[in-house]
Amino acid sequence: MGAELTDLDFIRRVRGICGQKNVLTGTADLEFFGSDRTRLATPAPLAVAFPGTTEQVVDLVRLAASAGRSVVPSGGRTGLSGGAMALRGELVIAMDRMNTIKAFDAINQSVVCQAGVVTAQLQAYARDRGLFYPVDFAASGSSQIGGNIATNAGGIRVIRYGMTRQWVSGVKLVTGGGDVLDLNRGLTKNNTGYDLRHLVVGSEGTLGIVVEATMQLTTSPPPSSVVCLALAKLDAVMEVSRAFKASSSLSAFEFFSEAAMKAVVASGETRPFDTIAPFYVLLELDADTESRVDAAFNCFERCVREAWVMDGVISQSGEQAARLWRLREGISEALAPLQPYKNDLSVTPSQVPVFLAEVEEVCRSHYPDFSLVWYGHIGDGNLHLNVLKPEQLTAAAFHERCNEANEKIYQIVQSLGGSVSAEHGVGLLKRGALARTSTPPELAILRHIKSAFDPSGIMNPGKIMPTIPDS
Ligand code: S2G
Ligand code: ZN
Repeated sequence: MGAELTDLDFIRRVRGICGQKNVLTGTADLEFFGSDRTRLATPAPLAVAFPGTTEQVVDLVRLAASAGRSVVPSGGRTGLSGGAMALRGELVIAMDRMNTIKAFDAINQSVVCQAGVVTAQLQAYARDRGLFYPVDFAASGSSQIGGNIATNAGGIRVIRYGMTRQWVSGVKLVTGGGDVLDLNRGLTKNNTGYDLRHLVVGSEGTLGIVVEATMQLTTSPPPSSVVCLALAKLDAVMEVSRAFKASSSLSAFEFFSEAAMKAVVASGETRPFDTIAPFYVLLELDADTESRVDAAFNCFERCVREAWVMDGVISQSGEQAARLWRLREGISEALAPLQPYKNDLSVTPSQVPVFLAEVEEVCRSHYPDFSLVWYGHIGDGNLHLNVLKPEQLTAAAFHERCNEANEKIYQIVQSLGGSVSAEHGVGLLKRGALARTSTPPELAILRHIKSAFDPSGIMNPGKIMPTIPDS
């Protein structure tokens, strides 16, 4: 067949695979399904296909490869690095129709999900069976398991439960070559050479399309309390972290600045106390026994005595806990209308104060007109630095200044051995960074891996891999 297919011929064949009504070509659909939350540029895919089976995904990928067309996998479209953006006539393969939970194994505590299962759907499925799927974040109501695997989603309880990677015991992938790999098949122990499952986790649709996964569940957590504290100064964060880690069993340790608090309160949430402080931490800890509740109060009182904490509140009900969580989880949405420039950085937890201080210093001296909004999962060293556009700057000039500032910020991150993309992935947004953070031998290996899975280079082209000249 070769690459002589016209756009119309190609779309006709796509329809022949998925069915007429499961292929969209209208402008609004192309924009919606060709995008994620990055809104980097106007999406411009050729068409959006909604396969219903793995076989249809295989046929679509093989058709695209033979016609020399590129493919962009699309899940919940909640990504923040442009990983699901289709900008140049690609075929978007949206997994929304492949959204059933196929099997549950109570002994293995595992669930076989199709890629289009929504994260919150899996969380509820686990809860209904007295179990718990622990990966959680603000977008879990619309993100899909396939996309969570493709980006190794993290979220708010990583310090206790890790990232999505820890919960994937099997992945079924349609490679860019149109082969179906059934990886690890739910096994706990399987030392038979390289674990390709783990290569797929975090590959952002550049090696193939996740069509199905075996996800592990765990026992439900004990009742917990949520604590929100006002901090007098930045390095108090580590003291508070040390104190609560020593006296309580933490499941979350989050952080945000007064600028973030202001944004969330402006969006309708209520301040947890009257004190206005430069920084806040929000932590979640087990509170299933009298002694654990006492330990939390005693630790809080100690933090106040030590003048690390200016004020605080410990939730007394599930409703109050949910309200406190909304202060943290509502930040991203509250900032969205301001179209911030987003960074998603990580260092080891003990280096956070140095990291924060150095980045603040660089911005204060070189970009005094930038207003910085800090928030994130400080317990695992991951901070989301959002920069708000100064009034007087156009969006283009602002982005240019931010990219320039990134040079300095990334140097700080690298000097501390950190990562320039902690949990949101590389996608389109941070491709250039990979050329900086990976050595030439590493990049060469990454390119060989990419070509092994995707020999025609049709899978999500332009994502993750820096466009470096052939080495
Ligand atoms: C968070 C959500 C996305 C964002 O709030 O932890 O990962 O806006 C983020 O950074
Ligand atoms: Zn986050």
